[in-house]
Amino acid sequence: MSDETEEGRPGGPKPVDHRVAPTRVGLVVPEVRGTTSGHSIEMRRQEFEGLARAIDVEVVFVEVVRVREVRPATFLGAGIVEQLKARVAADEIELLLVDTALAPVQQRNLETETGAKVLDRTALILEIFGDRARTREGVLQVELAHLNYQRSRLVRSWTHLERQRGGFGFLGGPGESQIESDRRLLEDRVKLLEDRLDKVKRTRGQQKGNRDALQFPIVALVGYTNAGKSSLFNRLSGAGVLAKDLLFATLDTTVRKIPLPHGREVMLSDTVGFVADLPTTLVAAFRATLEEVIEADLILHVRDVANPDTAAQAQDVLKVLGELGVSSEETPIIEVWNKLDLLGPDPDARREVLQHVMPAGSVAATVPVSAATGEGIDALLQAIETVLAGSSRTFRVRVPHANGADVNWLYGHAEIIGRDAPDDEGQTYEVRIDPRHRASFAQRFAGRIEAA
Ligand SMILES: Nc1nc2c(ncn2[C@@H]2O[C@H](COP(=O)(O)OP(=O)(O)OP(=O)(O)O)[C@@H](O)[C@H]2O)c(=O)[nH]1
Ligand SMILES: [Mg+2]
Repeated sequence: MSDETEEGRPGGPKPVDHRVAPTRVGLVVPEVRGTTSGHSIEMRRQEFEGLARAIDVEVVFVEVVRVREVRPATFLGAGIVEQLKARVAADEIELLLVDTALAPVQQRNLETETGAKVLDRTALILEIFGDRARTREGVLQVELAHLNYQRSRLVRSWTHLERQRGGFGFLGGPGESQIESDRRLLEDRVKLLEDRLDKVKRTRGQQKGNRDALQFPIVALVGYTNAGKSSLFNRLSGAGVLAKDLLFATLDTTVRKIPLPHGREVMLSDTVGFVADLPTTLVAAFRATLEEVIEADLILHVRDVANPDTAAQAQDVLKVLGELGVSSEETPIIEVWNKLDLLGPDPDARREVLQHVMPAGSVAATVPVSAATGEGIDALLQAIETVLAGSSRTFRVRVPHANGADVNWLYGHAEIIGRDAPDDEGQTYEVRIDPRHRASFAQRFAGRIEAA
């Protein structure tokens, strides 16, 4: 956990109470007829188990249940609810995790009818993020997402607030009257968090100002959780970011400078992974962390091509990128087809699998790699260089002699490719401009620019 600190967690590290055994949990994965997420039910089941494993609970059973028609009161059919009730009693289940988005009333009814606490997929993901957040910004963002979720639901599980008072996440949740009396506190807290996040963002903005001046394009790794972003980041940068077979191993953004084959340097960023049905409140709250992605010159979309669900996962990633306002029209995307080694050593067998993998959306290139063995990494660096070079354009711009500030700006923000011999009034420069400086370039040199 090289880059994580306890800094900023209000009240210090999370209290651990060894008197309490891990919560006994049942997982319920509804297979709803007529809905096509593109994910196979088996992969969904595995993923949900992975998500549950990401918090400290004891998974007692995992059950895929058929839902022929969604029942408004409980989401699940009456027969299934009956079975779950029996199972809860027999296995002493304390918590049911249901892999769908439940309406507040469905959640409450399920709790009443089964006798266990019930959390849906959104709440589980928020819970994981709450557990993992370490940096000041991460903690603030998760809490804000959590409060906004709670505020819209009025349910009895405000884990995060409760945890800060020394409670135990969803198991130590307060009663309804407590919630009512805490309403004011909640509103105040949301405001306070927004203020604090604003401050953190402003500080980051200042740091970014420095970075911009340094003139390095940003290359951002994005991808489904567990696709291998951090492994690839470590492979490319020699950093020691935590890479683990754990969903949402990474929550914060780490940025490192790496050289490309011909000496040009870029800022490479590793950040939180995406997942199907990532709560929008969470995406919104994590905008600051995802800033590198939003402002990237180039996106590396890392895909686990050995995963049978790789196509559906890639679509989920594109969806979140869309929510962040990132599109391949403005930001070139290279698809990195990772975990090549898992397809076996035989080139024919690999080709056989890879020919069924389709790029998601329009991409500048696809590069098969293995972050584990290093295979394909050179080709990836080469592709990064090529795509970046292609996305910066060259211009000729006229600068009067007297205008030293403009010349300084060019040296600070552009790559000077050539200069004409100066004449009496000034000099013409040929410059290469990265996409993200194009707007300020156009404004500053309006009327004096010609395409080269
Ligand atoms: N066999 C194989 N395993 C890999 C490869 N790349 C990553 N892994 C494994 O996949 C798991 C997830 O890797 P990470 O790098 O943590 O994935 P991530 O995308 O950063 O995941 P999150 O931070 O949780 O979103 C780890 O167990 C890695 O060892 C690869 O090329 N081949
Ligand atoms: Mg990671």
